[in-house]
Amino acid sequence: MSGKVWKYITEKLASDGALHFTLLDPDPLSTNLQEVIDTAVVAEKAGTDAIMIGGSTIFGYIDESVKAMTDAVDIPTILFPGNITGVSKHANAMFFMSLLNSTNPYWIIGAQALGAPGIKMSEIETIPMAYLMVAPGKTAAWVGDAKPFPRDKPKIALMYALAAELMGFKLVYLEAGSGAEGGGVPSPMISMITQYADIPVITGGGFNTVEDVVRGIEAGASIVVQGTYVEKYAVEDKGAGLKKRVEGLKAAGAKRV
Ligand code: 1GP
Repeated sequence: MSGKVWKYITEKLASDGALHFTLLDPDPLSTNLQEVIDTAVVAEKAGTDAIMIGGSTIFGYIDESVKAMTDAVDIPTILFPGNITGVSKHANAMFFMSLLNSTNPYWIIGAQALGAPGIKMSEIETIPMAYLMVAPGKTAAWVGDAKPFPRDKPKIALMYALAAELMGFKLVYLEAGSGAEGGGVPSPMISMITQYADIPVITGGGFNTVEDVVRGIEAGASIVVQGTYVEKYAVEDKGAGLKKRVEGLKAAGAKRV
C-alpha cells in the first residue's frame, strides 16, 4: 500500500481544482478487450486523469483485462469493484468501498471482509471510499440492495457523507447509477455535501454532456466520472468530444485553485 495514487489524486486536485475519471467496464458480454484498451488509450489522450475499472455485473477475465489496461496507459488505473469478483492485483490502486446506504450488510462489510485477506496480501494500494447511492441508482442500486437517496433530499445524503468522513473514508462517491437519466446527481445535493464535509466528493452516473460535467464541478464535486459517454462515443470521434468535456471540467476546476 504505497499511497502513490492517492498522492497523485491529492496533488492534482491541488493544482487543477478538479479531476476527470473514465470508468471502463471490461465485461465480455458487451465489449472485447481490444475495444476497452483502445478506449482507455483515447481517454488518456483526451486528458482524463485516471481509468477506473469495474462494473456491477462484471464477468470473468478480470486479471487479463486489468493487466492489459494498466500496461496500455500511463495514468493510474483504479479498481472500482462491484463485488469480490472485481479484484485484481494488476491495477495501480483500488477503491476499497462500502455501500453505506445498502439495506444488506453484505454490501456494507461482508464483501469487504471476504476480499480483505487477498487484497492485503497483494499489496495493492487501497483508497477507502464511501459509496452512496442516489436515485435512480440503476443497476448498481439493484445489485447493491440500496435504499437510494431521493434526489430532492440533500440533507439525507449529507448525514451519510458526514458519517463517512467521521468514519475515516478518504472520499465520498455520489452515484446516480450508470446511464442514469437527469444529467447526474442534482447540484443542491453535491453543494450541500461539499459545503459541510471535508473529504472530496467524487460523483458519477448520467454525466454525459459538457454542461453536465461542468455543472457537477461548479456544484462542488472534486471528481466527475464518465463511463457510458466514453464507452459509446470516445473512440468514434477519436476523443474530440471527450477532450471538450475534460477542458470544460478543468476550466471550472481552475476557478477554485
Ligand atoms: C457508474 O458513475 C459511473 O458507476 C458512471 O456512470 O456510465 O452514466 O457515466 P455513467
